[in-house]
Order: sequence, then structure tokens, then C-alpha cells
Amino acid sequence: MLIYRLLYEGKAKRVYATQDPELLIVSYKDDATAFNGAKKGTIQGKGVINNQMSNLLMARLERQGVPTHFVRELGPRETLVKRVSIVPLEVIVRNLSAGSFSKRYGVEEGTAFDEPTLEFSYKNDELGDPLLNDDHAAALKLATRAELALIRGYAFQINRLLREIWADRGVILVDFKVEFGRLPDGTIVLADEISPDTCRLWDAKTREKLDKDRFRRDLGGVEDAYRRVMERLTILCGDDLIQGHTKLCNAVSALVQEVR
Ligand code: ADP
Ligand code: AIR
Ligand code: ASP
Repeated sequence: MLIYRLLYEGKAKRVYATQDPELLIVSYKDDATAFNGAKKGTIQGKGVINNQMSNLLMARLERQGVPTHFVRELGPRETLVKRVSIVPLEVIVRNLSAGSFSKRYGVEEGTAFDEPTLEFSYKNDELGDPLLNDDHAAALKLATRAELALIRGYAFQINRLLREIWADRGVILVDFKVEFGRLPDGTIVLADEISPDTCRLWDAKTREKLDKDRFRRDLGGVEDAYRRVMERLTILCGDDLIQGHTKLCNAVSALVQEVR
């Protein structure tokens, strides 16, 4: 996958075309923005962490039945993905009240909901990503009713799976934002990224914030939080490595027996 040209430079990633029209390369930057780009900065090493974390989590989700754009990690910051036409919706799932929900509805941050709650925002920087409901999304023809139902189902499934992964690592998944896209045949898949830029992740014991809120709110220790939360996740990577190693050993011993 050598030939590429820059198609789009976003706030956190660059997107390159490849010689295959159905595949793209995304490259994760250390640039950080908040409040629709009003606040700008750099989080050293973020691109590498977000790339690797997103890939680990997407690979895991894919194995558990959620179709994703992930194809293959190419480098510390670069990943090959299936090209999709992005559904211009920010799909947000919340387990505990935080951020804009707490502000909008006057609910204390950290209040747990009886069941996860979902909201859509219109992915449109000029309009400031306004909140919208299913009827608005259908009226604006952002997605069909059937697509909205599918996206909603996937979003809750992703929440169940991610919540469990993080709970096993002593981390509370407070909320997150995902994006979906359409493959050329219309199949809806999970796209974009899953990282501390797009999830609120709190230490389960201390409730310390281990995500982009440290940058948004000038809490300090931003790089350290990204590094620590990634370290927690690589324990999960260990499981996968052990599984891979076992498979390899079995294959080698089968081959040795065949040769004998
Ligand atoms: P933004 O556009 O919000 O500044 P990024 O810097 O993360 O965000 O840029 C990545 C862009 O690529 C986003 O607009 C995202 O919707 C889009 N994108 C993510 N995955 C894919 C994909 N598989 N195919 C096409 N576009 C994608
Ligand atoms: N998010 C929303 N827009 C961009 C991003 N990354 C994510 C936040 C948070 C969740 O969506 O990182 O995890 C809800 O954000 P908010 O600000 O609506 O409370
Ligand atoms: N990434 C978005 C922005 O630049 C929103 C956020 O993460 O706060 O404004």
C-alpha cells in the first residue's frame, strides 16, 4: 500500500488515498483541539496511542460481531481502513452523566444512569455539531430510519463490549462518541476512532480522569494519562498475544508431526 496522496487533513488525523479506491490510510497526529477547534494544543505521543488503542479495540469489536472499517495497522501512527462514506452523525452513548449532558440538564457529573442513554449530534463543524433527534436526522436525510435503528443497536452493543473490556482493566467507561459509515454496497460499519480523545475513561478506584478532559479542562498530566490508560489496555493485548502464541505452537507441532 505504497501510493498515496493526502485527501483530507482533519483536527486529529490525516486521511490518504491509496492505489486501491476502496482503501484509505489514516495517520494519527499529536494535535489536539477542543470546543470545536477553539482550543488548540499538542499531546506528545497521542497519535501513536490513539492509533494503537483504536486498532486493538476495533479488532476486538470485529471479532465480537461489530463490523468495522479496520483492515491492518501499517505503522505506529498509520492504519489501513476501508473507505466509507461517513454518516454525518456523532453517536454518543453515556453510562454516567458528564460533560455536555451534565451542563445541559444540570446533573452532577458522575451520576450513574439506570441504563445507557444515546444521543445524536449533527457532524457539522460550521454549525457546532448541534444535538438532533431521529426525526431531524431523517428529515435532513442524514440516514434512513433503518440505518438509524441499526446504528443505535450497534452503538449499544459497542457500549456493552467496551464497558466490559475497560471494567476488567479497572477503568469506568463514562461515555464515548463513535462514527459510522457506508461501504460501497451500503453496509453500515463502525469507522473513525475509539481512543481517549473520543471516550471518557475514569480510574474505577480514584475516579481520576484518564482522557481528553485533562486537556479540555487544563487539568495537567495529559500525556501521562494517555500513556497510563494505554498501559491498562495492553494487558488485554497480552491475552491476544498468548492466544496467538498458542495457535502458532499448535501449528508448528502439527507440521513437525506431518514431516515425521
Ligand atoms: P475531523 O474531521 O473531525 O477534524 P479527524 O481529524 O479525526 O476529524 O479526521 C478524520 C476524518 O476522517 C473524519 O472526518 C472522519 O469522519 C473521517 N473518517 C474516519 N474513518 C473514515 C473512513 N473509514 N472512510 C472515510 N472517512 C473516514
Ligand atoms: N466527543 C464528542 N465530540 C467529540 C468527542 N470526542 C466525545 C467526548 C465524550 C463524549 O463524546 O470525548 O466522550 C460526550 O461528549 P460531551 O462533550 O457531549 O459530553
Ligand atoms: N474534537 C472536538 C473539537 O475539536 C471536540 C472535543 O473533543 O472536545 O472541538
